[in-house]
Amino acid sequence: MFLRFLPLLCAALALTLAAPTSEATAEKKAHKPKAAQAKHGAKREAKRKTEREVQSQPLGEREALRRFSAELAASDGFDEEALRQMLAKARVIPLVQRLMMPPPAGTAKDWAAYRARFIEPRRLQAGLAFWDSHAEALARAEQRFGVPAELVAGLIGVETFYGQITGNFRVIDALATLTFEFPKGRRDRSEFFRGELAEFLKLTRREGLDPFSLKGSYAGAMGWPQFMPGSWNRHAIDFDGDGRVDLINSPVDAIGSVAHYLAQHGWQPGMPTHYTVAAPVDTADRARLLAPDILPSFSAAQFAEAGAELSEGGREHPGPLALVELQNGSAAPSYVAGTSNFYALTRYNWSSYYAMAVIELGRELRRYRMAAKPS
Ligand SMILES: [Ca+2]
Repeated sequence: MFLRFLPLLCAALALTLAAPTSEATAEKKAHKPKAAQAKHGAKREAKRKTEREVQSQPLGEREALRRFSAELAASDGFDEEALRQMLAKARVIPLVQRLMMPPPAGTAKDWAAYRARFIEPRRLQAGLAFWDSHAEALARAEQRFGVPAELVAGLIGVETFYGQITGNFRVIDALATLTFEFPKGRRDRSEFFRGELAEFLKLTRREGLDPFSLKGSYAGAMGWPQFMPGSWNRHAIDFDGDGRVDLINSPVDAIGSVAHYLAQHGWQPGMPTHYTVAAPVDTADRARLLAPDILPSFSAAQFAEAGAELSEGGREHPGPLALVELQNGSAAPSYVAGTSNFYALTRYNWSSYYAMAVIELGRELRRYRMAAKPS
C-alpha cells in the first residue's frame, strides 16, 4: 500500500538534484549555516563573521564574573583565578542578543509554512540516508527506551538537518553573553543561562575539552541533537560504547541520548502522539478546550461533551488529551488531539509546531522506507 509513495520520492530526489537550494537559510535564525556551503552562503557567513568579530567585545573582568567564578570554585572545585581569567576572554556578541529577542508583535504563526521548511525533498533524502546508516542504533534505542525510530530520526532532522547545521557560535561566547549581558526588552532569562554556563564548564572539564573550541547555536545548544549543556550532563548517554558521551561527533550517541531524554520526560511506549480531531464549532467550548494549551487535561468523553469530534482511536484513548491549535496565517487553523507523548516531545522544544514537524517528518521517512522495501 505504500508503493504509491515511491514515484513521489523519485520526483522529490530529481527536484533536489535539479535545484540545489540554500535550504539552510530557513534555519538562519536558530542555527548558523556552515561556511563551506553555496557561494552566497559563504559571503553571507563572512558578513556575519565580521559582524561577530568587529562588534563583539571581550567580557573583561567585572563584579558579576568574579561572583560567578567564586561560586563555581566553591561548589565544584574549579580554580577560581584560572576560571575568572578564562571567562574574561569570552566575548559579548550583539548578534546573540538580537537573536534572543522575540519575533515582532503581530507575526502570524503559519503551520503550513513551518511544515514546508522541514518536510521537503532534501531533508527527506538526508533523513533516509541517516536512517539507513544508523538503522541498528535507531532500532536499539526503540527497543531500550520505547521511542519509535521514526521520531528520533524526525527530531534529529528538524534540529540539525542530520548534523549539517549545528550552529556556528562559540558556546562559551553565547552563554557568557546571555549570562552577563542578557538583552533588555524581554523577560530576563539570564539566571537560566548562568546555570547553563556552569554546566558547560563542568562538561568541558569532565570531557577534557577546550571550552573555546565548541560551537553551537546562539543559545548554546550543541551537536547533532542540539542539547543544552545541562541536558547533556543530565540526559546524554554513551550509545556507541566507546566510553565517552560525544554529541558533537557521534550520531549514535545522539540517537541514544534523544530517546533517553524523551523517556525521562514522560514518553510512554506504544502510545500515539496525537489523534485527528474536529474542534468544537462553538467558540466558548473551543476556548475551554484550548485553555490548558498543550498540557493534556481532558478525557475523550470531555472532548465529546464539548463538541470535539475525535477519530475512533482518539475516542478510545484512556489518558488525558490536549486540543492543539496550529495557526495557518490568515487561513483556518489546524487541530490535533495531543496525548501525553505529544507533550513529552514538547519538553525537548516548547512548541507544538516543533513537535508536529518532528512527528510528520518522521512519518514521511517511515513511509518512504516502507515504500522502498519489497513487500
Ligand atoms: Ca560514545
